[in-house]
Amino acid sequence: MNDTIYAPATGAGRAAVAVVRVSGPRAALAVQALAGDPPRPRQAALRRLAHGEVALDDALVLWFPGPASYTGEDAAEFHVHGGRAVVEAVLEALASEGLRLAEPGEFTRRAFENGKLDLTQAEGVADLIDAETDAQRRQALGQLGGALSQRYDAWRELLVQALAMLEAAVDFPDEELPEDVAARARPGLEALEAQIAAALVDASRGRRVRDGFRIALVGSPNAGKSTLLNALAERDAAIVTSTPGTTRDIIEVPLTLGGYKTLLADTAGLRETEDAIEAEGVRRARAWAAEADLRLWVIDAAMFHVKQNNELSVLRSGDWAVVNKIDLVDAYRLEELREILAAQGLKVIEMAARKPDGAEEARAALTSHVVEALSGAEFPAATRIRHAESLVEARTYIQRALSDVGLEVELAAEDVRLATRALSRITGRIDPEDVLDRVFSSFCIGK
Ligand SMILES: Nc1nc2c(ncn2[C@@H]2O[C@H](COP(=O)(O)OP(=O)(O)OP(=O)(O)O)[C@@H](O)[C@H]2O)c(=O)[nH]1
Ligand SMILES: [Mg+2]
Repeated sequence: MNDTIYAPATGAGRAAVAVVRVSGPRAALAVQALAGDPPRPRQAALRRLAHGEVALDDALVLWFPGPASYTGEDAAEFHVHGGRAVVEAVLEALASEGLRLAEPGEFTRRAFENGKLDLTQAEGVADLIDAETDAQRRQALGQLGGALSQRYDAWRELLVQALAMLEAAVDFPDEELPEDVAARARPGLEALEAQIAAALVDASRGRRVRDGFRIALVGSPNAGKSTLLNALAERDAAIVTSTPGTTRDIIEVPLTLGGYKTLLADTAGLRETEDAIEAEGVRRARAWAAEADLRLWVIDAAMFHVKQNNELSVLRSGDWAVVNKIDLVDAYRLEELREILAAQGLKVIEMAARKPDGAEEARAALTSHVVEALSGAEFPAATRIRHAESLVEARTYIQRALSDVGLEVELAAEDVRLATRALSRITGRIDPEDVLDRVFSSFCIGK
């Protein structure tokens, strides 16, 4: 049997109210020891908390008899005054009643083990607690509400149906089955394969909502990358000097654009150099840029030379050229630059990053870009690499099953079984028993 755990559910430090949670078979005894008989289920009661002769606090006490509780076990909450000494005293009292301090995530883990949540919902809880932007909040709430679970369960159902037909063809080859019974599995598998392919495209969006859309500032030394970063961040995050090669380390600044989390990175100016430190900076700049979702190639309008085109090697189609320091050049020169850069297939933005509001156009353009790239991903998208890996695996098995259906029904059935297992892993539900149940209950073979 599980032991009974306790933990503060609210953050450390001074606050109006703090919540201490208890879950497990001894929860009722713990309430009894501190607050007398448990109150009516799920109704707050004001009680004097005391331990032995010592008064601890006046608190609201809530009693959640299992299984109708978050964890599925008997559980209780003490809403105490949020002073450090109060919380400490309550925790000490619970420890001396033989309860154990919970491990991180242990309440939710118990909820999962008791079937209150599946794995994706448990991940939704974690993401909701970590959410910093509106988009992250919406995505996590959808996941907690079972948006992903429903989708994966529906897919699993399709696989089980296909499997039922394949198994019938295998188990009863000599019976009077319609001849095309195995082939009937094909349309469902094809439809599912297409849906998983679409979800994988969606998966990268879901991950970017959760982890942040990554934007790299790259370009020659002295082009004004750090100036642009500071302007967008609205603080002096990076050192700006007129000496080329100022920035060496990657400077990452989180920025919320249009309700989405983004990560903006200032990087070392790209050039050949003998300086070992700067060379390492350039290596890191290239590596970060390669992983980024968007690269802004910052160019000094006065200094740009066509031979800088070797910097193009870090860029990809869809990246942007930011022509900076337009205050230093005339209209003729600007037009010339525009033509050169547009011919490279880059979106061109012009600015004087050092001027007040000089980066506002870039901010607006970035905001609409990020919103367009990520919107629609909140519901429901695979949000973790774990999900994407299992989806890729399931898809591979389905493709293999499809190519085997006409030839080796037994092999196709095995592949569908493996695909089911891959999908079940996402929600943490692996029970091949119910596949068998389906096979025999749903498929009438006239016996
Ligand atoms: N005239 C003018 N000068 C600018 C502008 N933006 C930046 N500068 C100046 O250009 C110089 C270099 O700016 P930085 O932002 O440090 O350039 P960087 O690209 O980060 O340079 P490295 O870190 O060496 O790669 C500084 O003296 C800035 O003040 C601009 O819009 N107009
Ligand atoms: Mg710099």
